[in-house]
Amino acid sequence: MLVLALAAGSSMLFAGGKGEAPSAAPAADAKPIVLRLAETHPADYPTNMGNLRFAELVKERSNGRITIEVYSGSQLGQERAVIEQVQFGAIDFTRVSISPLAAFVPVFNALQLPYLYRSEDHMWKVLLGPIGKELFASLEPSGFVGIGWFEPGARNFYNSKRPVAVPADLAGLKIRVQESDLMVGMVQGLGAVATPMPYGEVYSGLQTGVIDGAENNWPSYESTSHFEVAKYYTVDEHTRVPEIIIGSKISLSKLSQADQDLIKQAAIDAIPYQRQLWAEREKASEAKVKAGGSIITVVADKGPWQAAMKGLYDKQPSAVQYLVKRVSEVQ
Ligand code: GTR
Repeated sequence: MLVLALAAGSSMLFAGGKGEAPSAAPAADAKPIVLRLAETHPADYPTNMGNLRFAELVKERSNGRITIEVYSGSQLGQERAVIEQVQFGAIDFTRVSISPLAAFVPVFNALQLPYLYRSEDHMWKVLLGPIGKELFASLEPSGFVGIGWFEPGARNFYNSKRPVAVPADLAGLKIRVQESDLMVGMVQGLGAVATPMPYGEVYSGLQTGVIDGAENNWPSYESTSHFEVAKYYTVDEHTRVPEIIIGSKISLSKLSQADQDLIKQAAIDAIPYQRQLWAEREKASEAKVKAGGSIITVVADKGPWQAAMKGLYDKQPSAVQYLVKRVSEVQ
């Protein structure tokens, strides 16, 4: 008995490398694990290509044991509804914008305020540094696990009515925003009328005139064909709203620590590929909408836009203001 117990103990030690986290390498009889990831964008969109790379790395590094099935094109629902399902474990992962996520974990507003980042590079330093890690940790009490970040590009206003060069040109326009109080506040601060609405309803909203405009990056403006029904696009670059992959705490807690670590590392390692595709797609989308007849107004002086957002910063709770200050200090 004792010999058997010792033998079992030593083989566990061996498998677990020092007997801490069990190894991610599969035992011959390890059970296959199948997990689902929800994505709103179409299959060939850069964030989804990033999801696929993530899934591929997970599969490779687990020697085929862990499969992440990627459901693109909103097959599993619109972002807010999907986040709810991740929260109660019905969907294992989703790649979403942090805008709707901040409705569940409000401190995320600190990463999506207008004109927060000096550049794309500044944003990445924040996301991959201590602040990004703290924000991941802040997800856990709400039932989420932070897995990885993707490049979101800068968002710009567009509408079907007229060219917009200064905030006053937006006055009275009905602008769709993501399902986020912060984005409602932002559009109101600019003097327009904010209409929160799921992404999948924006095209028909523009077409039927329920809304006059919306705001998004070049690839989304192009891939949704919004440019066909709202041709005035203003490059004001008001926000960079990080894209995030979150997991369900309920689902992930059923996995070993080693598998959880393997999954997180795979998501981080998929970032360069997604960023590369993003840079290419931004250019291609810009060219496509221009060829399609979009009328582009480039904002030369962002001063008036930034000034109009000041009130939004002042309204933030102290936890958000504290993080905003720290973000500004990241070099
Ligand atoms: C896109 C983002 C999507 C979605 C969409 C929206 O830029 O990648 O996840 O949030 O914006 O405006 O709803």
